[in-house]
Amino acid sequence: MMRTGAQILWEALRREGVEVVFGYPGGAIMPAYDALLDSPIRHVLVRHEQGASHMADGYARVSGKVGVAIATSGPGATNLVTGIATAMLDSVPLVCITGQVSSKFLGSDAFQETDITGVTLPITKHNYLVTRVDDIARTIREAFYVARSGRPGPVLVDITKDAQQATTVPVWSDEPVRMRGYRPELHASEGDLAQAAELIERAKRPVILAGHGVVKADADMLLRAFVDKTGIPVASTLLGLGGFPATHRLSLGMMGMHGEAWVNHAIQEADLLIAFGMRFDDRVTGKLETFAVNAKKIHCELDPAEINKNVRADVALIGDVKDTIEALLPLVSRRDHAPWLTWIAEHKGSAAVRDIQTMPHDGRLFAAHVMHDLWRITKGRALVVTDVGQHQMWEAQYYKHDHPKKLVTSGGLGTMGFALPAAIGAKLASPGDEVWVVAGDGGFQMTACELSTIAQENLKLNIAIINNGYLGMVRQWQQFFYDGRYSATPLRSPDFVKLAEAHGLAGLRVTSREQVESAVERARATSGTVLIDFRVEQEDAVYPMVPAGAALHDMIRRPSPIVETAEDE
Ligand SMILES: Cc1ncc(C[n+]2csc(CCOP(=O)(O)OP(=O)(O)O)c2C)c(N)n1
Repeated sequence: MMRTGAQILWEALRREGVEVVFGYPGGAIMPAYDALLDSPIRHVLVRHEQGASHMADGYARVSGKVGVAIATSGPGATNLVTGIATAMLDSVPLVCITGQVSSKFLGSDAFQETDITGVTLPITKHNYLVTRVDDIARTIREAFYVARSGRPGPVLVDITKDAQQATTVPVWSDEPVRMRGYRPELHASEGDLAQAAELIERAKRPVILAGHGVVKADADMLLRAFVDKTGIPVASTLLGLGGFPATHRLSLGMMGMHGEAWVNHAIQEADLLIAFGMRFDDRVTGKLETFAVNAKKIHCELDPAEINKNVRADVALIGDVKDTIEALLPLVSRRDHAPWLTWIAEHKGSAAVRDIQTMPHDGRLFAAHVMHDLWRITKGRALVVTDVGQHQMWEAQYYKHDHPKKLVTSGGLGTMGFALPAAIGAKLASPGDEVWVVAGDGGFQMTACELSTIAQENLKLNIAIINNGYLGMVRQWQQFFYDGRYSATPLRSPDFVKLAEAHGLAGLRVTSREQVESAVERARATSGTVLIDFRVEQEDAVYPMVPAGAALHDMIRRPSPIVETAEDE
């Protein structure tokens, strides 16, 4: 049967299993939007295309499927860019579809023409410009294959308006996709596995570094089996949180710039690091020359380009981390590493004194209190989507995730404005989950327009704004490294309660710790979306902190006791 390119597009998406797309119409994508009316696929109308790419991203991270965003040419396409870059740095599979001016106008600076394949070349895993109707079905199939195979990532398909309007008889293929030069299926060799097992058997002070790859590869249960057998403690990256249960006795917690002090010390003291699905990002290693200098490194990673990029690997196990752990498991023996665990526990003892939770309650509301109480009230089972800044780190420190895919956050790019739209995608991916947005007063305002999308789609979210009146994380850097000169960080915000109400949503304000529990419970008990404006201590800082470029063990610690500190500042 003859079909238009636009009809073929939707049919191709349906064949890939797509159920929902996030988008915004415009001239060059209008044929596709017209054909959408006859497609069973749900379309969520966003308020800004950045929201579409973040929603697709949140959807993909939670569902494990490919997220789809759609936009028109020119400004519609460029508005997607921040979300595409966010997905690229966190290896999230997206297919972004953009309309393009008709092929006869290409290169003429036509109305709303942007070379979006040029613009997104460095921030996509692959991209395509489709000018012929006959190429649409095959290209969409290939795009999904590239997005989800190997190390996942975003793919952009730019389709000219005339290709959407032209007609053809589509050819649907069931053959496996093959692309010259692209070999995503890699496996560690037996020799490398044996070498890794030998290092593991010899180690006296080993630490596992668990990253996003563990979560993405659904390797959490295998990691647990590996840890239970080998007795090796686990440090997690920000994106690895939940890949290993936070309440497990061998879970150390988060490492890196705002990692727990004892975790960073343990890494620096280790004689072996086993990195599962992480890429030694600078926020994790601190100064490379001083990073775990006495440790051998086993790097288990899907992307060969990551091997020896930042940290030299003694053994590289290239392949899916789930397969790698499965293959390693029979090669290692049962151990308990008691002296090493005692050493770590001693360090934890002194660090815990500085934990804000242990300090006497003096009536002030700290963000850490909010995170801790949220964790307690939701029994650690909520799906939390954070924005970027101090609140993101406090969430990572105080909301203990025991399960994978329950924390959605922008790690690599650190994109403010991510949380609200990503949470919409997360909720659609997992409607049964209790979803909490945790955002700062700054980042929330970047994409607050998506409140309107929430209202239109009738979604139930819970929104916690950690409102400190500053661009908090930048203010903290100014406090530590710029003599407290607060340049452009004091922030005035609208009345968030009224803002929620203006969208037909409920709003609450919390100014003291006593009010936290009842507000959280009220939000949970309300069928519609509730926004809570938490007015927290304005000039608190995230501790510990490894200053950029410093060694991992050179942390700025929370002065103790905290009560005196707050008065001193
Ligand atoms: C789009 C974008 N612009 C700028 C930054 C730099 N930045 C990182 S954290 C931060 C402050 C965030 O403030 P807020 O959202 O209020 O959260 P808080 O740190 O106070 O918790 C800024 C400006 C960024 N990460 N993303």
